[in-house]
Amino acid sequence: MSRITLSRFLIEQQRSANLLPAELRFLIETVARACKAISHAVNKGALAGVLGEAGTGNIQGEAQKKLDVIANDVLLEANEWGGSLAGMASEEMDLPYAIPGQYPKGAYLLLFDPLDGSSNIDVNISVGTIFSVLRCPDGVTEPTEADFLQPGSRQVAAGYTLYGPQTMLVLTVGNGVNGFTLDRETGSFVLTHPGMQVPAETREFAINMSNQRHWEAPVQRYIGELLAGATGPRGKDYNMRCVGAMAAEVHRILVRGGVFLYPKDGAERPGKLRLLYEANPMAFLVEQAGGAATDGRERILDIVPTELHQRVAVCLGAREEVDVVTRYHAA
Ligand code: P6P
Repeated sequence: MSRITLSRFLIEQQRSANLLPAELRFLIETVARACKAISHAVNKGALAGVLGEAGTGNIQGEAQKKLDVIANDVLLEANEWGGSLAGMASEEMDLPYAIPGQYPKGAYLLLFDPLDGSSNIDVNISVGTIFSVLRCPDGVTEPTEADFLQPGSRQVAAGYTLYGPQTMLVLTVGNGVNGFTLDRETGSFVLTHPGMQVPAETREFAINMSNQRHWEAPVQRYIGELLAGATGPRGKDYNMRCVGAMAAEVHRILVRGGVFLYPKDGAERPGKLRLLYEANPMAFLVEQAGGAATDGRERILDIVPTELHQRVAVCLGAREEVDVVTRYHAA
């Protein structure tokens, strides 16, 4: 069977599903090309002197890794000239990025976490790039922060590239989820995981247990039941994973099922993960794959953002498990 590359897949989606205007198709291909460059830098690691701290901090109050800055710059430079975008927003930048005046503006807004889980870099554990695409409000050519504050249900595309043993790009444009593996010999992303689906039932959960003292009662109850195993109320044993990169957690769930939680972890914030460029794109993907994604109480894609770097609690994955957490919050 002939290999279906990302380019061919997108052309066929444009032709058949009419979900993919040429400008959006070009944007997705440009993001994919940028992710190849990021993959190359990540894979070189110490050989290219790209490990360690950059000596700078970001809006999140986090020390930036050299590769955080490199990945952010690669995405900005790849996407600013193509004419698909009116603006960009990044976890690594305080304010939205305005398309420089010498380039044409387009109809879309691109939001991204350029290197999700970057604390894994120096210990050679998977990291990812997460991206989300919104339409720029009609008539807006100089988008402000307010133009990015759209609920996740308005996304027209979302995806991540996971830099693991393989480099894989996983994408939705609103009609299912498809995974592509980077063939380094040809430089193409090749369709290897068509029609990804989250199994309804699971025996695997992911959470950072070190935050247990901060969890609200419904999460304490739910995790306690999983840990009780077959003799507990859930009647089965569970396994646990925690990778420290949301892209890796979500990828595992899309491939073999499970549930991932990053609940409210302290009085001063609703959760750690960022709504616009982590939770929203991952929620879109997980729902498109038949799973569910909430903040414990409401659907993530329904949350109306109030600020660009807003944080949110996350519970996503197997619908059966997410529904239990929602029920316990409502009890
Ligand atoms: P913790 C990475 O910094 C990230 O934003 C997500 O990718 C990841 O799931 C989470 O934070 C890990 O946070 O507190 O468990 O290290």
